[in-house]
Amino acid sequence: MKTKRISEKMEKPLNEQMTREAFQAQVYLSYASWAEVNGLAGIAAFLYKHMNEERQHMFKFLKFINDRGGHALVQAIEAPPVDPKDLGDCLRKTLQHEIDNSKSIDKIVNLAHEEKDWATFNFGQWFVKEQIEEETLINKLLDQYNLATDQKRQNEN
Ligand code: OFO
Repeated sequence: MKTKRISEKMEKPLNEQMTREAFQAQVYLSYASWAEVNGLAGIAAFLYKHMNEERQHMFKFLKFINDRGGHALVQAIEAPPVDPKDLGDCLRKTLQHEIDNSKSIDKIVNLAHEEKDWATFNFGQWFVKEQIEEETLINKLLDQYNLATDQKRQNEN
């Protein structure tokens, strides 16, 4: 049994974030499956890859909580949302999930700062950086999609 080095107040949001990362993985998994059955093999591969990354994030939280003397509690994962209408909808929703996730991580970092819990603050910084990368990547894909659809519309007129 390790000496507990995180507060009760911190253990709760860390645990919630662990489950949220598992939820993120389910979202990617379900969108990937939707993309695959709709003939979007490249997008499906991209989403499956991200599903794996989110699972690794979930495990990073689990290890961190336990390593700091807390108890990572594996909880039920909320069902993913309904299938997107089309690729644009899929990308917009994926981006919104990532933005919501970034905000949730920001809350942990903010609490760590308040509590002067520099270990958790440092741990959280990895995720802050990761979220910037993920949001940027999906924003780029969305820009490309919007450009391509605009082009297609112009060509039809
Ligand atoms: Fe979106 O990456 Fe996890 O946190």
